[in-house]
Amino acid sequence: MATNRTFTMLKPDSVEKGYIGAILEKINATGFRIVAMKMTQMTVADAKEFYAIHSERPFFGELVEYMTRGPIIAAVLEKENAVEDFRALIGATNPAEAAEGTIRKMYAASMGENAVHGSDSDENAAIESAFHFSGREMF
Ligand code: IDP
Ligand code: MG
Repeated sequence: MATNRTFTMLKPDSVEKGYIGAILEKINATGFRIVAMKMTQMTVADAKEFYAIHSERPFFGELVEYMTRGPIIAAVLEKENAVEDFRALIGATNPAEAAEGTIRKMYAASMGENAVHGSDSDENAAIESAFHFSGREMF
């Protein structure tokens, strides 16, 4: 995986509230190319594996319940400096602390239900992309 890619999920709250189009519009307008994309639903086992790094945190059960309660949009995005630029576009984990104009400021309800995921490193972008997509599904 090249270092100019990142992985995102439009989380179940975004899908439930009908924000898919608006969020994808913002992603496109910021210059990201969509390399792979699908609607899917994580199983409990999937979510526990994907978020294994948080397994000891007090909110882990809540996080797994949230991320498995409905479908998500999973996508791989390409742009120069993709990981850092996408984290800037989505804003802080807690929408109350997210900058004006960021996706979480505009579409997230709370720290727990915060609309979108963005990889935090090139290494994790590659791992997370491979979790959801085979090589043949990335363009
Ligand atoms: P990030 O998504 O901004 O990278 P992380 O700290 O990696 O934030 O946490 C992963 C996800 O776990 C968050 O996006 C959010 O959905 C959830 N989460 C993080 N901290 C809390 C919390 O204090 N309460 C409830 N959920 C949380
Ligand atoms: Mg994170």
